[in-house]
Amino acid sequence: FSTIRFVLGDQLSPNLSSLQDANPKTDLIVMAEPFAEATYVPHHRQKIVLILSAMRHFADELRSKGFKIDYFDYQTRPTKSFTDALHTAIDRHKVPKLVITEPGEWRVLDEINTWASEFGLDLEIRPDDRFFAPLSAFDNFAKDRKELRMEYFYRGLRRQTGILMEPDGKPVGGQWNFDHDNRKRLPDGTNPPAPKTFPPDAITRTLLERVTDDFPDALGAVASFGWAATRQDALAALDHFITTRLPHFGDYQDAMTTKSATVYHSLISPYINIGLLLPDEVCRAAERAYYNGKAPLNAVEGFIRQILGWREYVRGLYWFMGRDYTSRNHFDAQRPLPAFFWDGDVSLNCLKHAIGETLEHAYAHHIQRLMVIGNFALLTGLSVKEVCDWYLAVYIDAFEWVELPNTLGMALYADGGIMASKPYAGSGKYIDRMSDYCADCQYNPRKNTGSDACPFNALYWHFLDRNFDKLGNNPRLGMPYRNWARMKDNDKRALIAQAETFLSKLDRDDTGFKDRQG
Ligand code: FAD
Ligand code: DLZ
Ligand code: SF4
Repeated sequence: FSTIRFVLGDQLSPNLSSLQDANPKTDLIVMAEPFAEATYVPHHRQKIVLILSAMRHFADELRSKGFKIDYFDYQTRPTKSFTDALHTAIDRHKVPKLVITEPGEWRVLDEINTWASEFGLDLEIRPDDRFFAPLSAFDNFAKDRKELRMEYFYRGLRRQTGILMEPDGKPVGGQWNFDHDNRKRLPDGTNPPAPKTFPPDAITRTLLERVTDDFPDALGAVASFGWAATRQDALAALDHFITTRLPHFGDYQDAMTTKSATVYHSLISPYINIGLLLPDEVCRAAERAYYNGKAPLNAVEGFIRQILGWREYVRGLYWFMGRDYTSRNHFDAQRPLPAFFWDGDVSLNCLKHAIGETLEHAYAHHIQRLMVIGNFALLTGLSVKEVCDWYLAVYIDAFEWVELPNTLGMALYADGGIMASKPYAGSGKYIDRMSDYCADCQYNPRKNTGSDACPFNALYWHFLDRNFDKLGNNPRLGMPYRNWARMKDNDKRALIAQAETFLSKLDRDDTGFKDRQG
């Protein structure tokens, strides 16, 4: 062989840059399931199964195109790391050149960068062109700005791609943003349809049967596994979303309900992130639904904004901010993660649902991640590192480039406002407005103090009060700080005491919040 093409577990796209000029006659493809990748965080078992199953299917597809693959599966050819696998491959095949598409995190990039000297290889790292924007586009966007807001990056990409654009350069519908239409609570009689699931085939079944024994330190249940592990099935999942869920995606984008863990969300993030679907084809499919009259503009723009806007933006931000981004901790948040993050057994009903569903399905939708779990972590000052590691472990779609900005930047405001113009802090009243969790909760979202008061309320004021020096000048927090200033001293004292009682109980005995209702 003259060239190794090393394909990573989130690079399962036939048109991957490292494969574009691959030749079955001269090139060897290497793929590996190393121990290090399965254990750098205690991944959810559904995530391990999905990635390994999709990798094995992808390898089969390449074999059917005539490629030779040196595949290191963890069962019969265990390896410690990508480097370890490459070592074995090179010992066997003596190949002088290696081509790889850039990975999705600094840790792996640093590892790849050692290969040229370690193996005396001609190493070529190619850009990952499965995104709309090359990394240089984000650098250009960011270099002269103090604030890196997603909205302006997104508008640039709308113009560049022409997605939802009129020929005269104006956005379709006359406005860029329909967010104000997309904040409806789910009405009582509305029941979102179930998302499409896929019965596991033989490759997936083997992994499902073994994953619990083989990865004892991983977490989460596999019983509900119904993810697509091939491009063909992922396309069917996309099609099902576009026809059955996209029409209501906008209206209920921020809604949370005990009736459905997924509401009208698409559940396609794992497929785009590992390469089974391409962001361009996903956005074009949604755009077509609008032009064909199958889905309203607020839904289609809202959905496209998540992919063409947020997803591109966080990827640019991750690489732009560099390796140190991970150590930011604006509020010096250090409180250990409570035990209920690992079993979902907690008396706060919103947390119980959001964490419980996460552990059961390796999935929670955006507002659960941001305004329930993330909000709780922000208000209580949980350790940024522990929270980020938790998010990286538990979600089926979690890869550091996308997980870190969302968790550290958006949810925890630990970068001090680079990503978000104000902290996403909310009281129980927000959760009550957007969900049906509170009706079944032992706490009352309308009460601020007393044993049945919603903990989020006092914690919200405690957060603002204790961080006044860091947030008091933020114009977007003018209103809550004015309300706080107007409150009577007695009421303020009672709120602070209420929050401190909660926090000290959390520190003393975090099992004290077990759900006693059942
Ligand atoms: P939908 O609501 O249907 O959205 C459609 C698509 O838009 C998603 O599939 C995803 O590709 C993209 N998208 C939506 N929001 C974002 C966003 N904020 N950033 C990037 N892409 C977005 N997303 C991940 O893919 N991996 C993560 O590890 C991850 N961690 C998160 C952690 C926190 C604290 C928060 C607040 C958000 C996180 N997100 C992450 C973003 C978002 O919550 C998920 O992409 C989304 O919930 C996936 O479900 P879905 O496919 O049903 O999304
Ligand atoms: C997350 C993950 C897991 C669990 N397993 C593998 C694997 O077996 N092989 C692999 O190539 N990648 C895996 N990954 C993804 C990597 O940890 C990492 O996020 C990507 O390689 C970054 O591009
Ligand atoms: Fe969550 Fe408070 Fe509502 Fe209970 S009352 S579900 S703790 S917001």
